[in-house]
Amino acid sequence: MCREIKRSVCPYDCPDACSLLVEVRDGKACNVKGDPDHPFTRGTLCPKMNHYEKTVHSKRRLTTPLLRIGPKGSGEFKPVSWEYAIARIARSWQAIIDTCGAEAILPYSYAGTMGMIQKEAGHPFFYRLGASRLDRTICSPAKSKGWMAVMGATPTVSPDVAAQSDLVIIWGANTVSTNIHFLHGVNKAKKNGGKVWVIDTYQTPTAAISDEFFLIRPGTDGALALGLMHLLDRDGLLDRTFLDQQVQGFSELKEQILPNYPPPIVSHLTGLPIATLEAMATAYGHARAPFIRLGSGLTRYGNGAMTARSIVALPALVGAYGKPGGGCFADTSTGCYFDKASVHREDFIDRPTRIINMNQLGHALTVENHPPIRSLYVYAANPAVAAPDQNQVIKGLEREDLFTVVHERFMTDTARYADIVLPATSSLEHEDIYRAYGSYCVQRAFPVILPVGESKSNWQVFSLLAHAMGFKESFFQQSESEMLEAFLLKSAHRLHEVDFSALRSGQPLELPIPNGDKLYQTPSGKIEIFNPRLEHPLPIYMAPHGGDLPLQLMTAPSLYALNSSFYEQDDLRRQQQKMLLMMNPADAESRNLVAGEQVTARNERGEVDFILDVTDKTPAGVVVAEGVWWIEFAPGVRSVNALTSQRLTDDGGGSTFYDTRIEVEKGKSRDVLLSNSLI
Ligand SMILES: Nc1nc2c(c(=O)[nH]1)N[C@H]1C(S)=C(S)[C@@H](COP(=O)(O)OP(=O)(O)OC[C@H]3O[C@@H](n4cnc5c(=O)[nH]c(N)nc54)[C@H](O)[C@@H]3O)O[C@H]1N2
Ligand SMILES: Nc1nc2c(c(=O)[nH]1)N[C@H]1C(S)=C(S)[C@@H](COP(=O)(O)OP(=O)(O)OC[C@H]3O[C@@H](n4cnc5c(=O)[nH]c(N)nc54)[C@H](O)[C@@H]3O)O[C@H]1N2
Ligand code: SF4
Ligand SMILES: [Mo]
Repeated sequence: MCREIKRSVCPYDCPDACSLLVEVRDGKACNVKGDPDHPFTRGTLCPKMNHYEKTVHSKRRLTTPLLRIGPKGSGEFKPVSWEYAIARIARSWQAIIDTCGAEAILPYSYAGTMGMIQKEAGHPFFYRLGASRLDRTICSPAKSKGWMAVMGATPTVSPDVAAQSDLVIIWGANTVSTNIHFLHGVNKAKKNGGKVWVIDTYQTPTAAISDEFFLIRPGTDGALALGLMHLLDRDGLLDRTFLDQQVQGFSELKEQILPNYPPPIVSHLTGLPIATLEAMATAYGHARAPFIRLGSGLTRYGNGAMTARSIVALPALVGAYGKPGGGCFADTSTGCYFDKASVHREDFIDRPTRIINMNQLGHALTVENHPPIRSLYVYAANPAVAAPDQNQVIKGLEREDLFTVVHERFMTDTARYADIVLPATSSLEHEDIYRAYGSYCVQRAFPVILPVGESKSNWQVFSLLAHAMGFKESFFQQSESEMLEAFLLKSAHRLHEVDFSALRSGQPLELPIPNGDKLYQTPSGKIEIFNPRLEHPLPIYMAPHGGDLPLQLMTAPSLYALNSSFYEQDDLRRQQQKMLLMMNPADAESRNLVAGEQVTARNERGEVDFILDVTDKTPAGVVVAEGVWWIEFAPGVRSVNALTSQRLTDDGGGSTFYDTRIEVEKGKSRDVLLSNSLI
């Protein structure tokens, strides 16, 4: 028996980008552990990845290309060869190009893998083809816009500085589920006597680790930030020297904005009692180095960018940005170290083509367009369940005249609607380089096992497609190892101060925080509370989109899944029990609903059946659906995103998943399912 331990990296869309030690026996991955020597992983993985081998060697893995033989969505396919599949795609695309032009073809991809080569492997191909382009804004562009409005290109601090804080505020993030390695710093801060606050819309697992939990009305955090600023100013808790030297526009904020946010108004908007607001401002103002971990959840609203901007401005008032352990942590970016242009190859764009916002895929596929979208190529994403407005997305995918190709590891809900399905390698089977967005670590991963079945990596497929479409550029015919080497060589001059050989050999590496010529990388060189380049030069409170229905739906992440990934693992799915809707006892009682029964949630976009979980973890007026369930495992015929909308954030074109209002009633389709495991 041959047994080896090989290094790899967790490929998922998670801030932590953990370093993995994979035990390989007789060519199969059989055990996965966190690398104890990695500076951020520190030997632990989250519950999702503890058995990654069950995903990699799952019976559900797709192993051959498939051709649809039944109606769209039926999941009826027959295996075909790669040669046949690629030739068929090339033929269909050529026919579409001849009649409608290449813009009738739309790529759709996101972060199924975070590797810098595989994630964007299709960019050069679709640019060269002249296809429509996709604005990849499903996650948190509003948060980035909010950060940039105030801080420009200033990099965020290392997450570990939280350890030096005496007040860590986890604001709109379910860290225990979505970013566990950040807790290392939080626990250290606690040990040193620091306090931890969590501000959220329901009692998440993260609320349980806080010293104080603040329950806020969804979409009103911007008002809270401005209300705290009002109180800090009123009570003389400002850092005057810092404001004078490092901040632009505090006097404008003080005169024009803060008077509008006295405690009664902020209390009315946020639902937080006046006494709580007063206590929060006093504690924040007196903290030595308050640290905010800004989540993404609170930016997925119509006012998301402005919310993030208001929160990012708050630490400036008390000078926290200048204190070790203080400030605001958003997302890290090490993009400046890497020559991404050499992977994306925008120079292949002959003529700029239309750009479609990925949050509006449903609209793009169902509403008349010029040219119409006649083909969709999906890779590293699962829009049939993870994109908003599921009914419209599926209506689009059902179109007989839409030629859909899905490159996937599993028969996802999106793959079910494909004309051709192509099997994808898992991260253990291909090569790549990963950079975290919750730390400054990067690491290259080599393949540790051979491809399962006939699966191929994203890059390999685009290489085949380029050949089939007659592209002559040698760029497309490189192997992924050659791509990676060339990419690292091109990036090398930017990485000169770091140990480049470690990166090449697959060792984890922590990059230095990129520093520019100024402390704050804004045009003024100061923190810009006043930003004259924006429509609203000062932060204000804007209401979220809202709606008339009585319940606000939180479509929150699950501890045991990552968006729609990991539903293939039976054990992880069982940990989530059923596709639950959490509801406050008062809301359940007033609707005559009981725990464990099937209920129907509805709004103007759709109806979704859930199993009801009655719990006081959610306040009255707020319901919570954790996880992006595959329809196969849902109690009804739709999952949560049939309720969410294609409306965009105020800036950045972001998704507004949480800005959803619904009503809930007794399930229409089935009888009460009183399951003992649930109650
Ligand atoms: N286990 C797990 N890990 C994940 C993911 C997952 O699905 N599961 N997803 C991954 C991805 S793609 C991303 S982008 C990151 C996201 O990770 P985070 O940045 O942490 O963001 P979320 O966890 O999505 O934020 C969700 C939290 O925001 C809260 N929230 C919603 N609305 C509001 C509001 O108006 N105010 C406040 N204060 N709180 C609000 C929700 O209740 C929830 O607890 O996590 C990644 N990691
Ligand atoms: N209701 C609700 N919806 C949400 C969210 C939410 O909080 N609530 N979160 C949103 C957020 S933050 C995000 S980022 C999006 C993410 O949405 P998506 O990007 O669609 O992510 P996943 O649902 O994880 O689907 C990724 C797919 O990529 C496949 N994959 C993995 N590796 C590879 C590979 O190497 N090659 C190929 N070809 N495929 C691969 C996986 O099998 C998986 O099916 O979801 C969003 N949707
Ligand atoms: S915490 Fe994130 S990066 Fe680490 S193993 Fe889990 S999903 Fe992967
Ligand atoms: Mo995301």
